[in-house]
Amino acid sequence: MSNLKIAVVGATGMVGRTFLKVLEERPFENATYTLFSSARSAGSVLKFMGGEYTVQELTETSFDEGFDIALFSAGGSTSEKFAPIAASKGCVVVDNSSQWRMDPNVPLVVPEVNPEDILNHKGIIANPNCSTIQAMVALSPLQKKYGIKRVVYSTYQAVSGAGRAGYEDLENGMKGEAPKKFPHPIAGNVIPHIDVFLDNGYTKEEEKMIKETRKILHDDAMRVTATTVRVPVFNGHSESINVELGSAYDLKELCEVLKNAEGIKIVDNGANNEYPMPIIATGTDYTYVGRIRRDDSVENGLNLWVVADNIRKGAATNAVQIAETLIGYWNSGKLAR
Ligand code: 3JN
Repeated sequence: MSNLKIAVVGATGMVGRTFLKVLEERPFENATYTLFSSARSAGSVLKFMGGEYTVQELTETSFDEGFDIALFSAGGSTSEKFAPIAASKGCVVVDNSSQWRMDPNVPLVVPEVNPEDILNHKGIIANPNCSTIQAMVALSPLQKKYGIKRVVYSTYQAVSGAGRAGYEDLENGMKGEAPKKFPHPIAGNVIPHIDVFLDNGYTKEEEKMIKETRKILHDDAMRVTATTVRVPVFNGHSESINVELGSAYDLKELCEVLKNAEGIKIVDNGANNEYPMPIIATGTDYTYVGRIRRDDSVENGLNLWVVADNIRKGAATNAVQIAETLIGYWNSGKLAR
């Protein structure tokens, strides 16, 4: 394939810098890169691919020079304005914000789960919310084998999910300083509030998990509920997932299904104190699954504990995997570039 031109939008942010790290680890063939940010961070120099890159200010003409793929992580309003501009110039945007996720014209993709949805893209492909991504990696193999009737999520989300300011609130809070990002101290605390509250008493983060799950698993009727909670962990989201499967299952066989699924590592030996934890997941691209056990309070019930690095698999790595899958479709002729 001829030279690929890649734009990274929001390159100086937490996810943006992780985009760069992941791209260094798994580079595209024959690619050149341009890094963009808002005017505020433009001019910063970032070390990348063994060289130094000056970050350019993102403007309405940035995409005129012809990019193939743009990885966006610059917030919803930047995506709202600039993703359609990029797409109109023939660039495929992989967008990490929630701006386009529920748009029926935008595929919402976890490459281990629904890669073929990329085939229907119209210039924008959305990266799901971090909490949704790791849940999908764990639930999709179970849906394929047994069906899923109902899901109850309870999350334990790291402060890095709220960006650098969230990270600093925990760091500074441990020294006794007042929070700037969160509405309460996060050090020594647990806050059942992520994103804004909606009229129905849910938070937007909870609504994202519910709606994105149904879209990615292609089941509008799936019953899903969620409680999303911020905990004083620097990085790595944990989730308790209670599932009502659609058919009877053998627990040993179900563990094999999960073990053989793409992207999953099973850590499940309570007698040896082995279970998924943020300190195991952080810095990796796996979704860790453990505490796998029957929920006898309902028919075909199951409990799982699922942990992943929210900035890598929950954001940057998943977006890069989407781009890799897209390039694969171009190279095989399944999609016209
Ligand atoms: O708080 C977390 O752990 C995840 C936060 C994700 C987030 C933060 C600000 C804006 C999102 C997201 O990915 O849904 C957005 C957004 O794009 O709406």
